[in-house]
Amino acid sequence: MNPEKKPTMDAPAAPAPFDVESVRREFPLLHDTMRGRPLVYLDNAATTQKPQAVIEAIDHYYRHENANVHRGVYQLSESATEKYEAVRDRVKAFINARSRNEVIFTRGTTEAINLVASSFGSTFGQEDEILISAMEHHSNIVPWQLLAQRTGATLRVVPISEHGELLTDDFHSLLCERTRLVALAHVSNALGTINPIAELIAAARDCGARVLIDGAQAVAHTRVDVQQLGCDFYAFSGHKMFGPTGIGVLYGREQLLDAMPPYQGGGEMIQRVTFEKTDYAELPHKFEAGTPHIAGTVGLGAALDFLARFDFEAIEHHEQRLLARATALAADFPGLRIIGTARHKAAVLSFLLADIHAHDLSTLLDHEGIAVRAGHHCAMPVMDFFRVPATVRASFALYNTEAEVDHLFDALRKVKQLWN
Ligand code: 7TS
Repeated sequence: MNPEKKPTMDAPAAPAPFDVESVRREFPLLHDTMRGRPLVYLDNAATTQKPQAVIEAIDHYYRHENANVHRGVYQLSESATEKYEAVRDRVKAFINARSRNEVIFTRGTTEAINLVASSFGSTFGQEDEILISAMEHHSNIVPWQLLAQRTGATLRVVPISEHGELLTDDFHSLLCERTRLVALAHVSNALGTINPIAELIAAARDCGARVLIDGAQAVAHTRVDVQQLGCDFYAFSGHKMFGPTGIGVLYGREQLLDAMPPYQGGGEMIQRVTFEKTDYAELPHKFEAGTPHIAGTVGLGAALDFLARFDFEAIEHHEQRLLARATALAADFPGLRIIGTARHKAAVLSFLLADIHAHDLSTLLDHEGIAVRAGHHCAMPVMDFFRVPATVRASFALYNTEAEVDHLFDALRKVKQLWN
């Protein structure tokens, strides 16, 4: 999903394909019916379904392995600790971090961004600027607004085009020596736009700014190599990559994390506490106060193992085919307006149909067994920019099929006839 290299959408030199039907068999919920019809699950940007291996890993953990971590000197606790810490190593390998100390477990993307805003941002002042884009999810807007209010720093916003692409000229002109942090989505959840982050990170770092990438919509769909990208922080959520809810990751450069103050205080994050003074634990524990989400972490480990079985190029190729088919059908559909027509897109189709409100449309699709998201997708500024209150969004994952894309459009045809 590197837009500069762009091997995907219109140059699909087919990598070894995977068998979608056999992948689907691993996801119990995909075989459920909704309102008496087979479920067509197209809300993967909100959360993905979970494979059997993830469900079983969590079940097994609670049945046979449950103990608190980092504190017991009995076997059960030691093995829970080993399991928990082994997932950190898997995450390190998954994103190619330099060190396991650069992998901090959080509740998800939102908490990861808040951690950076409150800890890294604690030294910001009136001279400083934070640069975001107009296509950010609220969780990459509001923490920076709060930080700006607290510190007097200024929040600047890079505008987007009518296609939903970041205006890179504006990015370069807004970037200046006052920019302390650039915070950008790797992939927009509302529009599907893939940002040219490698190029933007390089420019920001040349200018002396640090860069946080919100990777919530990227990690399940493309290979992420934080060293190659050169970002300072990268945030993502387990539940959007076939893992459980309540667990996510903040990657941060070790020397930055080392210099940053703790985010929350409590157990686990300390070395020694007296009433006068506390010495904090070393990385990564300094940022993991309290009992962590151990079962969630174990589930995340199983999700990483699941993903490791696939070649990311094959995933991208498959999802790009779904997007191409959906986009072509949408283009021929009378009265359908696609919101977000960037040249480089992940498999997300946001749209409106004639004068049918997005929520009504989504409800009618639900009657056909199709789960899509309707709303502002936690990206209200994007809705304002396109002057719409909401969109319907179909977002695809590796287990979706072309037949499901066709089913969506058959259902839209039916809805449109009923509506007229
Ligand atoms: N950033 C982006 C780009 C997202 O898409 C989301 C969630 C988040 C951050 C927050 O992730 P969380 O796991 O901490 O909640 N996006 C969506 C969505 O598009 N529909 O539901 C949640």
